[in-house]
Amino acid sequence: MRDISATGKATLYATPGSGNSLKPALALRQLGIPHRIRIVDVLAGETRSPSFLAINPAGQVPYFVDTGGFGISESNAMLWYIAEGSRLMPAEAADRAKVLQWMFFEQTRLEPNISPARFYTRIVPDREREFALEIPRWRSNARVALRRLDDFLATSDFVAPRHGYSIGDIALYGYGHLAGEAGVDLAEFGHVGRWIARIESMPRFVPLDDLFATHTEPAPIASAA
Ligand SMILES: N[C@@H](CCC(=O)N[C@@H](CS)C(=O)NCC(=O)O)C(=O)O
Repeated sequence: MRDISATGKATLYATPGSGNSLKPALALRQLGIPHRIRIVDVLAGETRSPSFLAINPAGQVPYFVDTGGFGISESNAMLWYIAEGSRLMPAEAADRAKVLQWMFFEQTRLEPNISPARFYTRIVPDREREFALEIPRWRSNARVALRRLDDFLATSDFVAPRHGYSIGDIALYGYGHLAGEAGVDLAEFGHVGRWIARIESMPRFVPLDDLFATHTEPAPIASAA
């Protein structure tokens, strides 16, 4: 039984500024699923605190708990769960497989390059020198991934073209739209830029910074520090 949109409130544990946290938060909002967001301060070590590890033993955000107490980690797995049976999830097997293809691509080719390049240059820039060798490699790998996405989007409005806007787009948008903050100029990828604009014009879209500013309540999570 899936009851995430039933009575009571589902809970998303998330951290502001995180492209991975954005994904389920945006899907919940766009589908109108009642939920609350609990902010977890990753930089303060809250993901390693005993109280958070008791909620998510994987020690990471995002983490989603539905109204029945079912919990799931991994942003793309939670997108899949949240969107099941909704307009954000294709019904046809081939379209669902296409969405999954791009979600695996996102987690293996895009996020592992954009996220650390952004993290060590924008979020904790005092650590940039520590990763002086890796940062150019992350940026170069991100460009290769964005080129592949750009080529696909040259002939498709969304990553599951027969279906339209889906969780596949939300997954890729999570870090794709943050490439500039990782030092990768999105101007090189015109089709990606236009796809980002299409996503940002979808009903009930909210930018990353506003998503967690408008919809939060203090987390009952003790800091590990
Ligand atoms: N593959 C995971 C990655 C999650 C992830 O890297 N979470 C980061 C924040 S964006 C985190 O919780 N870091 C804290 C830690 O690992 O202790 C997903 O897609 O959800």
